[in-house]
Amino acid sequence: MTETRYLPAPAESAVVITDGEREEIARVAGELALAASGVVDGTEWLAAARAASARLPHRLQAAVREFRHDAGPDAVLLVRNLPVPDRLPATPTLPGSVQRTATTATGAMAMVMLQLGEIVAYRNEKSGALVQDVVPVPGRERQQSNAGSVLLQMHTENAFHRSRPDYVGLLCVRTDPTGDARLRTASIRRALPLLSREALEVLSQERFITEAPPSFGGAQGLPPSPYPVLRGASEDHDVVVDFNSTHPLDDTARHALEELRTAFETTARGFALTAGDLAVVDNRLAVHGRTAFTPRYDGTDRWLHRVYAVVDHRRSRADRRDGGSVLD
Ligand SMILES: O=C(O)CCC(=O)C(=O)O
Ligand SMILES: [Fe+2]
Repeated sequence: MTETRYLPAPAESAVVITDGEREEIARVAGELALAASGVVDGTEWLAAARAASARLPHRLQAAVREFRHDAGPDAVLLVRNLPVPDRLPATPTLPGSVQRTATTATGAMAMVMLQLGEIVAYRNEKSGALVQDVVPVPGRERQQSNAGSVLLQMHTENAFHRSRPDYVGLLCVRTDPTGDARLRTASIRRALPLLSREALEVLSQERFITEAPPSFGGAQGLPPSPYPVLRGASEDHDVVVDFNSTHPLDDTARHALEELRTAFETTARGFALTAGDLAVVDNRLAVHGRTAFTPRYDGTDRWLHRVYAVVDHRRSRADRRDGGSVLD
């Protein structure tokens, strides 16, 4: 099956935290867990996390800064060996699960994401929480959302939204016991050379629409308007596509979209995340998805935390009530 092919995770873009650095990060995250009564969703805790992010080990800050400058050919940064709690509760199984209380893991993750930009969430997605859980949910196996466990199609995060996140952070706090679940990423920088000139041209035209994903509960008010999947500099495009909810408006556009899918499948990377691994995807250059796996729903399932960041907070001000972090 071409659907689940992938190359190994790119070793050159991984930052492996030393045990000493991990203790340092855990100490700062521990202090942060006490700030603002440990309530993650609020300007007070975020302010404390932003200040604390300047105390991350210098080597990590430098790597994050470099990634922000240029996400490289794969457009994904893997940070390994971050602190996660030793004693975790059972993996949640309820839909819409989020983290409202600061832990070592949420603190460490928030600090890294705050070195990339500002953390945002979406009012209609997972109750607008800044740190969301990515867990398999009983009864949602076939859903094309992070609650599902069938193959999750490659997508730009929130492709339909005008204020898409620039970065998606996924921190593994519990390793998948089956070993089958892999985050998959594919970058337009790797895929572009595989595209025909005709596909390139068509993908750059307003011949596609994208619906809101199931995690947004469907209804979005505005009807989707036609847009180009590839935009920006012709030698180094940005990409906006969701292979589940982007629809071509004609047959030529359909062929071009299929070509793009094949190019992504050919160049995709696979990440079998283990506890303490944080993958940061540049959402402008890379799409991501997940292989299929079989959940157990017994508290031991794979568990990730997800946080979004944007580089330019100001740009989305009109969509953020009271200047907060939650986008309408
Ligand atoms: O489960 C994964 O590895 C990725 C899920 C995903 O696409 C997301 O949470 O945005
Ligand atoms: Fe996603």
